[in-house]
Amino acid sequence: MKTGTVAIIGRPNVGKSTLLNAIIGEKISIVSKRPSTTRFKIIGNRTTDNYQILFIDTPGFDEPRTRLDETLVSNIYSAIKETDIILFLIESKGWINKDEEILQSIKKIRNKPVLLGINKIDLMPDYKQILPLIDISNKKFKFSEIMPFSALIKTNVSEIEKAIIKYLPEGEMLLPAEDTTSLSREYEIVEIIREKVFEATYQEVPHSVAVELEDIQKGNKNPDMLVVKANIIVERPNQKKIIIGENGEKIKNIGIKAREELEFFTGQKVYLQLKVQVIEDWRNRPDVYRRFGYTGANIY
Ligand SMILES: Nc1nc2c(ncn2[C@@H]2O[C@H](COP(=O)(O)OP(=O)(O)OP(=O)(O)O)[C@@H](O)[C@H]2O)c(=O)[nH]1
Ligand SMILES: [Mg+2]
Repeated sequence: MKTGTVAIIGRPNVGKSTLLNAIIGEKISIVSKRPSTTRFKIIGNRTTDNYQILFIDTPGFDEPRTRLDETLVSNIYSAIKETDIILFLIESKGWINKDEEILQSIKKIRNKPVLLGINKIDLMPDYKQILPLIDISNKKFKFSEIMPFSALIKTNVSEIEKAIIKYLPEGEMLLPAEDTTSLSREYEIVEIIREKVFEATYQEVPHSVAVELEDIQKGNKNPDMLVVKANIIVERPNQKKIIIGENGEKIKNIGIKAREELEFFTGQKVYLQLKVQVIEDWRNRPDVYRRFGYTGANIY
């Protein structure tokens, strides 16, 4: 059978995680309108009778500002090195500087097919504009394939899969078909909460946030219920204030949204208890963020 690994790379916010979820058919990687959402190297397993593709979602490629960013960027490089195929995404609005910078790194890759995906075609006022964009892209690099698509409304997503299959090597299955994702349930829970914080805050706050699971237990009175206790970690007291909001309104709303999704995800009733904790400058403290799982090693 054909089997292989594909790294999905691209600048923050181009829709890498949305595409991964669309291909796998369930939400395995969190998505938000804020840039730099993804921190884990999440593997999505797409297996059919004839092929197995393991997709690796990567953090958006950006200029590192903290130690955490450096860790994330090195995770992207290792994903590029480890995989058989590179799927590089840009947006249908066209090439911007950040895309060009990533292309410079791509040019150093040897002997690997690089496929270009042009995402968010649903936002194009005139789809004919795609032809000049494909032309421009062809001139920049010898991409194995160029595929316009929309991850959000799932246009041409199956074309991406078909294109990838052409370049997959022959081999044994790498993972059991039923293991759709590499993230453990604990990390999925943490990520769902983090996504809700991302969506509810803006500017520097989302990037200063980590979520740590403190405890997860069956309910005392109701064993069908899950009691989840989690800490929202921020870097400064003013960020704590922002997340709590006036009269606790903001954290309450984050909690409601997170609980709803956790109930959907676990299929159980959930009691969610959130606390906000300040850990100064945690993004520059590997000993701290290792605790949150942002090291890469523990997510395979
Ligand atoms: N209109 C439109 N929006 C999209 C499409 N794909 C993704 N988005 C939106 O773009 C935003 C970013 O999507 P993500 O999937 O989180 O992007 P990402 O590349 O994983 O971002 P990082 O993890 O921050 O690097 C979200 O608001 C998505 O809903 C698309 O095809 N069309
Ligand atoms: Mg992402």
